Formats: sequence, C-alpha cells, structure tokens
Amino acid sequence: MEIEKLVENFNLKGKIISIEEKRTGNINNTYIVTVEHEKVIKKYIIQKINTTVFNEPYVLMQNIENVTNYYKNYLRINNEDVERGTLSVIKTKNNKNLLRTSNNEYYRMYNYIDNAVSYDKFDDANMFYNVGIAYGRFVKVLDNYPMDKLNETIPNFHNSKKRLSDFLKDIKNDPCDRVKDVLAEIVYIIQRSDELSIIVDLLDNKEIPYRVTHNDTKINNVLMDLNTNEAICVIDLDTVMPGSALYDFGDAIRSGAATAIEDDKNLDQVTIDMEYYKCFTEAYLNETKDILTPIEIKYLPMACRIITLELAMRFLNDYINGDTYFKCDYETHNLDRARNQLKLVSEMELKFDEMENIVRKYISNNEQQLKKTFN
Ligand code: ADP
Ligand code: GN1
Ligand code: MG
Repeated sequence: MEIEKLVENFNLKGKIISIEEKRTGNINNTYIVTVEHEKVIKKYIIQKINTTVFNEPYVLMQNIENVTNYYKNYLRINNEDVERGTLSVIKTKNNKNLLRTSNNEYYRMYNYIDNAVSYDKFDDANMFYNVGIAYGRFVKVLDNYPMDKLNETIPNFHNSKKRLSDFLKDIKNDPCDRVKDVLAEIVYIIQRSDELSIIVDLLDNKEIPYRVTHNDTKINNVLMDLNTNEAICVIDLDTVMPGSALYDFGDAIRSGAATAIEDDKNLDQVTIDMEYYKCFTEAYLNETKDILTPIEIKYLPMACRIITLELAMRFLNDYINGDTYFKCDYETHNLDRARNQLKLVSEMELKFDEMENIVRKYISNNEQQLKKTFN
C-alpha cells in the first residue's frame, strides 16, 4: 500500500511534503515522512514490520511501549532529554500502536529524532567510545526492569546451539542445491561448533544471569548527534528480550570494531581494529562494571567471536535456504556476508590474547574483581 495513504491513519497534523525510504537494516522497511503544519516542518519514521521474522507484531509493540515508557521515566528522573533519549511511539487515530492494513501488513510510527544520524562504519574511534557509553547505559537503565513483563519476540534468537542444529538440518535438506558450493565455509563453522554452546550453557547452568538485552547492538542502531557526535538514542528495539549481555557486547564489537562493513567482498580489508575495540570496551565497562558479574566480564572477548560466528552461520544458512530471511541486493549477498564474518572470526582468533588483555586492563583498578574474574 502507498505510504502516503497509510500516514493519514496516524495521529498527526499537517500536509506530507516528502517520503523517503531509508535503506539500512536487513529486516524491516523504514521511511522518513516529512510533514508541514502551520509553517512548521516535522519528520516521522514509519516502518513496515517484517511479519515473517516478527510473527506477533502486537506483542512486539507492547514490549516497545513498555520499555520506552520505562526508559522515559528514568530519563525524566535524571533530568535528561526525554524527547531524544529514547523512541516515542505515535499512535493511530484509533489509539493503537500499530496499523494493520486490509492486506495484513503492519506499520508503526515513531517521532523522528532530529539532528541525529546512524552510521554503518565510524571513521573516528571516539564515536565508537560514545556508542559504548550508550549500550552500557542501556544495561544500567534496564537493570531493574521486570523481566517477566517482557515477551520473547523471536524465540531462541541467540540460542546459538539451536541455530547450529537447525543449520545442520538445512545442510542435509539442501533445498536449493547450494551446499556443494559452500563446503569450506560449512567445515570452518563445524570445526568451531563447541564455541557456539558456550554462552547458552553458561545461561542454562545459571553461571551467568539473564538480563534485559537489546539483542541487535549494531552501531547503526544508535543515533549519534550531528553536532557533538554523542550517542543519544538506542533504537531498533524489536528484539529487546531476556538474554545475555555477552551477545550485546560482542555484536557491538563485531559491527563497530571491524575495519570493513559486513558485506564487503574484499576480505583483505576485514580485520578488527584494536584501538576501536579498546575504546568501546573502556566505555562499556565504565558503565557496567558494577553490574556485570566476573564471569560475564571474563567471557566478553570470547562473546565477540561467538556472535560473529553465529551471524556468519545465519547468513550462510539463509543462503543455503534460498535467501528467505535477510534482505538481499543480489544472488550471493548472503554468501558474501557469511565469508566476510568468517574472516572476522579468524582475525579475532589471531588477536584474542590482546582482546583479553584489554578487558583485564580496564578492570585492573579493582584487584579483587580481577582475581575473581581471571582465576
Ligand atoms: P531496521 O530494523 O530495519 O534495522 P531501524 O529501526 O534500525 O530498522 O531503522 C533504520 C534506520 O532508520 C536507522 O539506522 C536510523 O538511521 C533511522 N531511524 C530509525 N528510527 C529513527 C528515529 N526515530 N529517528 C531518526 N532516525 C531513525
Ligand atoms: C538484522 O534489522 P537489522 O538490520 O538491524 C538482524 C540481526 C543481525 C543483523 C546483521 C531481527 O538486523 O540479528 O545481526 O541484521 N535482525 C534480526 O546485519 O534478525
Ligand atoms: Mg536497525
């Protein structure tokens, strides 16, 4: 359905001046709507929810409303910017947080956060430092959020162990006859299959706690102020669910400390920049070191390898299944993404000692914690 027609269903005033598609993100469709009312120009975000991925859109929106209201309350109490510090859902004229069209499509609307942008790659490590503060604060703000009030929007989303067994089944079925072309990549993943169990086992054995986690902590899910480069708002809250903070730390490093974007075909360009890794880790630990447990802190570097391997496997799995999950621009897009992420895993393995030393260094002012963490 035409976006212009849909906008009329939401509770806002004015005349539409322009609608522009924002082509970042691999799942939903995002549009920026510019409206003029009494000579004032205002922007909104309208998004079509991918219901193949999120099959309970009302449940998902309930989570987002609850979490953003909780976040706003925190910002208000701390005298911070309530308008720009988190997303604000714009309701429909029928006071619903979601618009369902006659052909069963689902759309939602947010206030556009002005004077801010997201990046797929930073050319300044300080910006990644600022993202570390934002994702660290996310853990802090939601530390006491009642987890039983959160719905699981995608069950087993970061259950890397289950993802591995699904992957092995799909290899057997080989629905598109593509397995023969990706044997080396499959072997690479299987050789590391034990690693995919580490975080799931720690959670299952209650060695680390479930927390309210974001689960999609790419750097382009943080809006950065255009003037100050500060990280002002964590967005893309579709996957906020109970999970492990380890995946969130790892996913941010995977996307922000990589020297190339995740679908760069030139694998020579793909490695992890240790200066970026250091900046994010310092900022994130400054915010969370009193919350995270020693075991969580110990596994932060390993989590970077695990989430990168998990995502490589997800991209390869989607390629094997005929590209039904992630948006693709060309036939081997998922395969290129998988190869890129596998190269990043290899690079992280090479630099692993250094990654561990950096975590050690940032908690070294607390001798007791250091002992407990690394013994
Ligand atoms: P996806 O789930 O497809 O990744 P996102 O919610 O992350 O979708 O939105 C895609 C992009 O749109 C973001 O990276 C950001 O640049 C922009 N965006 C999303 N919401 C807002 C907002 N409220 N204000 C300003 N820009 C936004
Ligand atoms: C998807 O929606 P987006 O583009 O922020 C995916 C993440 C992946 C990411 C890889 C719900 O995130 O899990 O890490 O692509 N989101 C979902 O770029 O599957
Ligand atoms: Mg996003």
